[in-house]
Amino acid sequence: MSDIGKSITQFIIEQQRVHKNSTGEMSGLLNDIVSACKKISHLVNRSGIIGIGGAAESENVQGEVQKKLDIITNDVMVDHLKWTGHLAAMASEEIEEIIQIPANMPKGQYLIAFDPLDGSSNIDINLSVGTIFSILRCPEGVTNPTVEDFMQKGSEQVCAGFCVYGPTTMMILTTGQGVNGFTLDRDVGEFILTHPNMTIPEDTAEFAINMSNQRFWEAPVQRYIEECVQGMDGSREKNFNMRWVASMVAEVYRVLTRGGIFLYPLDSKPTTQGGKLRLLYEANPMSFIVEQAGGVSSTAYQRIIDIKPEGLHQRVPVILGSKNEVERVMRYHKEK
Ligand code: P6P
Repeated sequence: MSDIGKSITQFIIEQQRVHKNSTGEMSGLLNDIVSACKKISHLVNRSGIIGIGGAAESENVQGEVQKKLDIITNDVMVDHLKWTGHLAAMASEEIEEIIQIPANMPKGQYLIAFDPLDGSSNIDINLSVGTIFSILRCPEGVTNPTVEDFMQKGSEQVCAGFCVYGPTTMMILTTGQGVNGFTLDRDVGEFILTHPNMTIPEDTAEFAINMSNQRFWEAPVQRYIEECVQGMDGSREKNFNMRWVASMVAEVYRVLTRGGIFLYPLDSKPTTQGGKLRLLYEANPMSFIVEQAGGVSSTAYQRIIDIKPEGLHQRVPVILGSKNEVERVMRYHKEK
């Protein structure tokens, strides 16, 4: 009997049983994240009606002008997770330092890093945005985590997921046993399994990159994109399509559903030295998901989840998606 239609709550509990010595902590944490994402979906959908769209009068640690919803959704995540007793600390794109669990609340064995509303520049133009999260184990015996305890390779993640707030609200989840997609049924307020065992086709004819940065790219990326644009008339002898939504959750979801290659490569712009996307709460969780779906995720020089982080908001270049295309880009960099 197909699992399609199973609630995410049932799915999480049944996955817990797969892990023999599981304590139920992960299940509890995931259900709290699900609750937070349902609340964020509600706020995103009603932002224009209740007047929480538009910019706030503040900047985040990245020096980016914050949207009101960046701050509100960050508070939703913190308020839903701080009291649960499953976390030892949190890290957020919107907050410079790690977020400690209040002294009067119990701590748990996990650490979470999240981007509460990725792609928020799309809010005011009604395009998809999302919440991305990455769950790590808190190192044994650490009761007061520091930034150092978050400096774990992406390969150490025990769970990663994202919620995309688009025409439908979808939760994409992996705990290392493949990737599953759940659609929010607003009538009952529950995420329902609609996309079991998502896999990325090894080949694709669709690339996603911000072409306005072309003059700043390194030669191998220039070469790869030029060949895609030349299509049948070029060395690939194949036509390509292009997409760029400027919302990583939307791009990665598309890659999971029909393949594709997403590139935010190194470029020589001062503002994106080292890359644009953040390692801990964008590149790592998305890379874990992409690899679990049979794709590849690389900086072009190394596997992203092999990187030893050096900072909470460290940026990295990201090239992810269909295996054969990402490996071609990596080959071009090797040949350079
Ligand atoms: P650009 C959104 O701000 C984000 O972090 C990703 O979600 C997205 O892929 C990228 O930046 C968009 O960058 O340069 O096109 O605005």
